[in-house]
Amino acid sequence: MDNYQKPNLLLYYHPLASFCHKVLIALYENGTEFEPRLVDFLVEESSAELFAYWPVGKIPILRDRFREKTVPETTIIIEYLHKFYPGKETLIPSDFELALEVRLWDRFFDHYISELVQKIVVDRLRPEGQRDILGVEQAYQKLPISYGMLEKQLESRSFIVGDHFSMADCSAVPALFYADTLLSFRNTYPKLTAYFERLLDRSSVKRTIDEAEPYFYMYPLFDKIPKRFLKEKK
Ligand SMILES: N[C@@H](CCC(=O)N[C@@H](CS)C(=O)NCC(=O)O)C(=O)O
Repeated sequence: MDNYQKPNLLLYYHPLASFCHKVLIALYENGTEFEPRLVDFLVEESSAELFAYWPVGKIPILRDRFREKTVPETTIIIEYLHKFYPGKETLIPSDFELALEVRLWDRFFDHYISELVQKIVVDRLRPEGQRDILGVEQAYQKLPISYGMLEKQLESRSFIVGDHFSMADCSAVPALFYADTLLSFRNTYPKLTAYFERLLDRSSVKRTIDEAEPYFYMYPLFDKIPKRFLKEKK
């Protein structure tokens, strides 16, 4: 007899997608049990459930079978996990002002790094003649402003808000991982580089990147992904 009990949580995601990395890192940090459900946008049946739950069709979304709830948007998902499925890592501090800082830097990584990265990468997938040259140029100009702000924030901190790994650091990983392939911060921003290395050292992060590796070839700037992250280091 099959005694397998499905976990309460189901994550609709793709292993390559940067916003999915943010939530995977939060789940792995806390050892939270969940069922992964890979969404392939190129296969209609694969994304049908996602669109039924969340018609804007962005991944990831979390489905809680126990509470019969669908939770979209990465930040809301992590807040939800924090409240209903807490683990050993407190990704959102109980101190109100510290929690606001975490939410601020979480927003910062999403809006002022990840969205710029998306702008540039998605443009690469557009047909020639339908590209947004000005929009891409502006995104490239904004990235160093964000890097500079992060360098300053990291002057006296190990993580982006103080000495504890938080939701904002979950957002930082994919934001910086992919941003570095577009406009590298490595030679110019030492604190940011050291911070990113600290993040890369965490087992939750290693696991997320390892699971993305088989799909890296699909990334439009695959050749810019450092060889250390590839299994076959050609
Ligand atoms: N604000 C959203 C962003 C999610 C997002 O942009 N997801 C991307 C993958 S990294 C996506 O679903 N792209 C598919 C599309 O835009 O059609 C969140 O935080 O969850």
